[in-house]
Amino acid sequence: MNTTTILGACPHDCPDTCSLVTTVQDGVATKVQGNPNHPMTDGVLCAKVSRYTERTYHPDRLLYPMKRTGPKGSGQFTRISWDEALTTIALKLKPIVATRPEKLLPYSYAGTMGLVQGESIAMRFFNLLGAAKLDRTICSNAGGDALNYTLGGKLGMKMGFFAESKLIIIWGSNSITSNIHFWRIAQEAKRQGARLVCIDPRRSETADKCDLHLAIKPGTDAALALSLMHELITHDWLDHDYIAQHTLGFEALRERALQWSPERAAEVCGLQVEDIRQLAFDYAHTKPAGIRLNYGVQRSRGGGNAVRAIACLPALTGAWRHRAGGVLMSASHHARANAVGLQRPDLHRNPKAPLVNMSTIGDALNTPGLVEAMIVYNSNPVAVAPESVKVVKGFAREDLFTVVLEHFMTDTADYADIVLPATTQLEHWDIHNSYGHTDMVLNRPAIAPMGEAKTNTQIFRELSACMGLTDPLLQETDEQLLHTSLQSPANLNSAHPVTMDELLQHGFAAWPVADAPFAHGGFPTPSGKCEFVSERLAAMGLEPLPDYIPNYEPSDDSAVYPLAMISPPARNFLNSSFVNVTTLRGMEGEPLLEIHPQDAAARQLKDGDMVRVFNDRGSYECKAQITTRAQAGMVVGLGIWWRKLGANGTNVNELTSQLLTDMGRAPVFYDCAVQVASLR
Ligand SMILES: Nc1nc2c(c(=O)[nH]1)N[C@H]1C(S)=C(S)[C@@H](COP(=O)(O)OP(=O)(O)OC[C@H]3O[C@@H](n4cnc5c(=O)[nH]c(N)nc54)[C@H](O)[C@@H]3O)O[C@H]1N2
Ligand SMILES: Nc1nc2c(c(=O)[nH]1)N[C@H]1C(S)=C(S)[C@@H](COP(=O)(O)OP(=O)(O)OC[C@H]3O[C@@H](n4cnc5c(=O)[nH]c(N)nc54)[C@H](O)[C@@H]3O)O[C@H]1N2
Ligand code: SF4
Ligand SMILES: [Mo]
Repeated sequence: MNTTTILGACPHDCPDTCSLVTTVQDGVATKVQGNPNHPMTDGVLCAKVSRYTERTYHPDRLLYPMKRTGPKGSGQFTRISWDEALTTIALKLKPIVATRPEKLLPYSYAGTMGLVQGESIAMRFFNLLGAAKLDRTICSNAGGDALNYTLGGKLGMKMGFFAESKLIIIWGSNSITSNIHFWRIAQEAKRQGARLVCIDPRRSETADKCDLHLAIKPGTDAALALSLMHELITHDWLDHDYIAQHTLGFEALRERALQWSPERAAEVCGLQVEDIRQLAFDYAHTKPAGIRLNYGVQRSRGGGNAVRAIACLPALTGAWRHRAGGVLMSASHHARANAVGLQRPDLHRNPKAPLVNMSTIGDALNTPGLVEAMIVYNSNPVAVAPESVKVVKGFAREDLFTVVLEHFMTDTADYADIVLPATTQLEHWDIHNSYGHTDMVLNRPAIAPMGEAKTNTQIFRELSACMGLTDPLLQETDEQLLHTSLQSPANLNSAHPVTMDELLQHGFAAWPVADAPFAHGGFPTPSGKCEFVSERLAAMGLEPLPDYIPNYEPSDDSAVYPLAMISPPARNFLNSSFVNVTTLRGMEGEPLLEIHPQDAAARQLKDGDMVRVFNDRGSYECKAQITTRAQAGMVVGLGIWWRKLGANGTNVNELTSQLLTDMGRAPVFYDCAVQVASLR
């Protein structure tokens, strides 16, 4: 028997970007484990990716190109050859791109976070054609823009140093579910005497295990942050020197914060005045104090402002001076691989190409004449995009030509005209940045492609040739692309540049980042300071100071839709990935709606009743779970289930809206009012 181990990278949209060790016996991957030599991974993977072989060798894996034989959405397909698939696609697309290339829309996200199988040849292909541009807003754009306006980019503390923090505020993150390697670090801090505080409307698994859980009302975090500032300012718990040297607009922020007494915030946030006062005291007096801020706070109307308010806190207390103090939401701008070189935006020459917001794909597809053809890869929009009724209606259009590159027949693939089988991470090369830590991780193929599956890059190379595109940039090999990803001015100038040799040898390499990036200021904003007041926001006609912006759809007893619904990730799924992996689905059970005993009693609900969750946008059926994990006035539908596995063929996104956040044009998944009724 021939047994080897291959170093890889977890491809999923998760801040941990683990280094993988895959065991291969006679060409078959038998085990995927965490690399013990990679400090962040520490030899441990989450339950999902520990079962990656179950996903790769799944009996439902797409192994051949398919064409649709039944109505859109029916899932009736028949096997065809690659030749027929590519010829059919080229035949359909050629007349469109000849006269109106901007009617072709790429739709992709982070099914793989790999820089090569993500947006390399694919983006060059769409750029050279002059296709519509996709505004990639669905996940982190509100918070990302907010960090940019405040700190100058997606930058912050290095994850490992939270181990030395004495106070950790986990703000809008269910770390045990979505950032398990951070949780390990937080546990280490706890053993060293740190106090853990969780701010989350839901009593999550993480909240259960923290010293204090503040069950805030959804979408009210800016009010809480402003009242913490109020306390810091009125008690003079400030680092005046840091504020004077490294911040912009303190006087204006001071005035704003003084309007937010703990009493006022307690009312808005549904918290106790004493808890707010105590948190402010602890935040000011415990050093070092780190805030693990996460995306849960930025999925409502005022999400950008909430992130801005929270990101201002460490500059007020000078927490940045210590490497275990500050805030971390995303670290993705610390390590800068050469995405521009891979994607070549300079090749795009069609001034008519519109920017289409992926978060409002429902509206885009229902706008007459906007999109005639779509190529979907690395994403499952029919399941994950908001306001599914409109998304489905758009995908079901008879006059829309849709190609989907996938591993499985997802809800989206069901609406394709042609489905193309793509390789998984075990079958291709790739290279990864992380948005949690600051290492780059290399992925080597461990096994040969399954069936007739091809890499995304190869599919776009072949499609380019079929479309008659001759630019040699479209035929670069994955190996060439890997090298391109490491060529950038930033890399050449840095003291310890990441090299391919290092990556090949260890599987990962640390990007050079200062331990305490803002200890001496140096924020990459226009002013070089932490910008409490943002001229850039003012120039866009937006409020330059962080403010509290109430939800579009707050919970309100007297409203037709009185319950605020949030739909954060389930632990054993990764967005809509893994929902079809039987053992993982078994752990999640079935689609559930968590509802507080009080709200259940008001509706005569019994635990386990089937319920209808509805609003003006749609109706979703699932099982009620009566639990105090949901606070009164709020329900929780953990996501993101495949629609076709749900009771009435829908999921939570049947209810979410296409309204957008204050910054970043991002979706408001957690700002969504519903009503619940028993189906008994
Ligand atoms: N197991 C697993 N891991 C994942 C994912 C997954 O699907 N499954 N998804 C990945 C992806 S794409 C992302 S973007 C990240 C997301 O992970 P996080 O960045 O942690 O964000 P969310 O999971 O959206 O929300 C985290 C917590 O915020 C809470 N929350 C909701 N609304 C509010 C609010 O208004 N205020 C506050 N303070 N908290 C709120 C939710 O109850 C939830 O517990 O996780 C990644 N990791
Ligand atoms: N209600 C609600 N909706 C949400 C969220 C929420 O919290 N609540 N979270 C939102 C967030 S944060 C995000 S990031 C989005 C995520 O939305 P998506 O980025 O669409 O993520 P997934 O649902 O995991 O779908 C990724 C798909 O890519 C495929 N894939 C993976 N690797 C490859 C590959 O190498 N090649 C090809 N061709 N395909 C591949 C997988 O099989 C999978 O079907 O969902 C958003 N939707
Ligand atoms: S999903 Fe996250 S925790 Fe799980 S293996 Fe991948 S990077 Fe690691
Ligand atoms: Mo995300």
